[in-house]
Amino acid sequence: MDRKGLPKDEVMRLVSGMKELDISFGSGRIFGSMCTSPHPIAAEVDGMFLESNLGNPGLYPGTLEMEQEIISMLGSLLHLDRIYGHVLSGGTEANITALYRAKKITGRKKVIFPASAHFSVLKALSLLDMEPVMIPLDEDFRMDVQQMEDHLDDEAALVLSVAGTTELGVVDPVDRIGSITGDVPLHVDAAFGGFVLPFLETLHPGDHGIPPWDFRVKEVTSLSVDPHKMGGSTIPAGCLLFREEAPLKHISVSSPYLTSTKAYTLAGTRDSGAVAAAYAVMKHLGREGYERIVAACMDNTSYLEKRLRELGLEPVIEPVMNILAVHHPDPDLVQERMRKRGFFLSRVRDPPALRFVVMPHVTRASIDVMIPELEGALKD
Ligand code: 0PR
Repeated sequence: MDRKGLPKDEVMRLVSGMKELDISFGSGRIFGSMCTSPHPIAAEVDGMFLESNLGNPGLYPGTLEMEQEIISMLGSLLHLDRIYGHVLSGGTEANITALYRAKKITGRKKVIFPASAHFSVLKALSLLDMEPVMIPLDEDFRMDVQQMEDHLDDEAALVLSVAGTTELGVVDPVDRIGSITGDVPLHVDAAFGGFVLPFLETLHPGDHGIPPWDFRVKEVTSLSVDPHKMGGSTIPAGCLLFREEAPLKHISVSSPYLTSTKAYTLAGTRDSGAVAAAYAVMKHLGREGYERIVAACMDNTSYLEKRLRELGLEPVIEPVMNILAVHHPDPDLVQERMRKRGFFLSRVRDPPALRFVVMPHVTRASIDVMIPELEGALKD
């Protein structure tokens, strides 16, 4: 650090220069991200809570009330009247916390999860020294229930399933999984799907083809859902929800010098602007607002699928959500060529495929700009 500070306008020039290096969602060039521009109300509200710290909640009863209100709004969305939980930093912290709690409660180490689980599960396993039992996928890229059953025994600490996989957006058969887990806790990672699936279900009642995946499945003990993905909130905000009261008491430690004498979450000092932002955007949009957003994303997903088929690119599956993957033998190469052209796609490992996440910032206009570039990149 320099001895003498710089004048504000000079610092602002430096910061603006750095900001220009970053790609914004508004550029229409990001097709592989699970985040998006926060809703304007979320952006505005976030800045009002720069001082709040839910790590010391006694000082911030208003922020704490918003956290509890978020949890209860999600309870009504995900079919659980009496719900408990916390707003954390995102899906990774939620998965780590869910595994940590399961290890403490059961005294066991074995975690059963599908090959499609997000890599944060591997982080959690390594951190907690737990034992991975990775279950292969069935022909629809969902956890193979028969193979899961073969591995389920009284050594298992947790079964983790996914409602909206990162790569393909598919939903594990959580109801069938729940019918065999018995006393083993069942966690559903709906970090992405949690703000999509409920609205697909109401948009297409009766014919959405999505099996029950939330707290309607009575064996589901915990579920994570991230406002900072399809929730339209600011980063970082991920919710970990539980059926059981005081769910994190098992992993709590005493914090005698704070306003609350027990600390429950992994993080100490906690971002609170994003909590206020999530509260604001959920109140403001309501179910109807999210339905409109999800309907537009699905419409754009169909449009993108049509345009990609015109280039000879075939979908890996008929998209369930606003994630679309198309077969390609060398997705890394195409991804790199597109990056050089200033466009950002993602890829799927198995089967090799190009992956597009049709977030609210992806529009028909941005698809129309991207497609000729992709056509070029396929031939480069
Ligand atoms: N669970 C699932 C199903 C996820 O898809 C993700 C993240 C997580 C957990 C972890 O969530 P956090 O990253 O919030 O801790 N999936 C995205 C991914 O890893 C996250 C992401 C977001 C990636 C924005 C890129 C990006 O630009 O692909």
